[in-house]
Amino acid sequence: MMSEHLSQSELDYPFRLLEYINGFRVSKVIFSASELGVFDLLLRSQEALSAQRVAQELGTSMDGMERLLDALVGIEILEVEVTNGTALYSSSDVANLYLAKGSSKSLHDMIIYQSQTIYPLWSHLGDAIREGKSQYEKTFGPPSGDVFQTIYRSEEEMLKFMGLMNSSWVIDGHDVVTAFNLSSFQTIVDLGGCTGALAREMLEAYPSSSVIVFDLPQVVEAAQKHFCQENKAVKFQSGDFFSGDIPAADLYVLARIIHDWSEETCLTLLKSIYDACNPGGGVLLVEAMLFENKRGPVSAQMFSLNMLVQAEGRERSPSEYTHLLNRTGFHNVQVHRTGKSYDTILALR
Ligand code: SAM
Ligand code: ASE
Repeated sequence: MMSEHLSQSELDYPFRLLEYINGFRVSKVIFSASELGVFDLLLRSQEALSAQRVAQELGTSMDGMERLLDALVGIEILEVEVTNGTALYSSSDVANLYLAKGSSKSLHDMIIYQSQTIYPLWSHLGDAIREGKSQYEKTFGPPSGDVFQTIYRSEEEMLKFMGLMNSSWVIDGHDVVTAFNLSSFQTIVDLGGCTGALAREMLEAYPSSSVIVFDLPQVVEAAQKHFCQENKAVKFQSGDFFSGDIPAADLYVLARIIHDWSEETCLTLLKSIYDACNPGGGVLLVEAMLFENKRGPVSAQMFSLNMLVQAEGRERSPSEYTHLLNRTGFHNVQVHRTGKSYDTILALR
């Protein structure tokens, strides 16, 4: 099976296969460098630093840091220059923009959550596939209840998860909100809108619409406290979208909501949205969409495995979303692939 997809040169020597097998080490190199503060230090220092200086500043072994820095040069995240026989390391533009903590496009929070929650959960991927269920209990101890009580098992975990959610829209938010022209929708409710990051993008693209983030009370409280410095225009409303609290609106945004849940739960949720929706309104799903035949994109396939390991849901194909929407009364389903991580589907009531 595999050999059909691999070229002749891969048979001569399995370059790509070896790279895949080594993938977890590459992830861990980036995770560890982020956690140790390497990218922040290099951004702050404004000049290239020796391994010894970096080790000193960050309180690590010199030998370990030198190998880490060289590996980061190897994967082209750092740059190195030798001056008077000393190797001096500095960040690439990509590292400064996406890996340093304070940067406007920082993925630091995404990396922290991947490293500290997703990576341990994925060490039980084999069991997840054997058992067909989430690996929270094996990884972190008894679950606290339903999917989100478990994901939010402590205030600290909830804030880390919110950081992960927030950081996606720094890179994908604009494409997602402009994939369709949504300017005709007056009142937009982002159901399960978390920190409000996507809602902010909505408001920027459609300044004459009013945008409300709807989420669980503890999430709304944390969003307003920790994620909303210049976010005043986005309004927040707390509630539970499974208990009939859904406010009336012209457009409901459901970003990474459907993929959390089973078919049955999705149908229940979409039905209550249909009932709450104003006439002429609609729903915008934002998900990493599988190809119709589910043979890709690889990133969506990986996310789908992640939903098995961490939640109850899965990633779906365009026809699976269309089917869910049609069964709950929505029509005129339009699918837009962005070619990046997240795609969108618009349907009308
Ligand atoms: N839409 C956000 C995004 O894409 O960045 C967050 C997606 S996150 C995977 C799912 C969100 O649904 C979380 O913010 C969670 O708190 C919220 N949520 C889960 N169960 C909920 C419920 N019963 N009522 C309201 N919100 C809920
Ligand atoms: C969810 C989205 C995610 C629930 C749990 C999650 C993500 C990670 N864990 O709705 C984001 C996208 N997936 C990955 C693997 O980063």
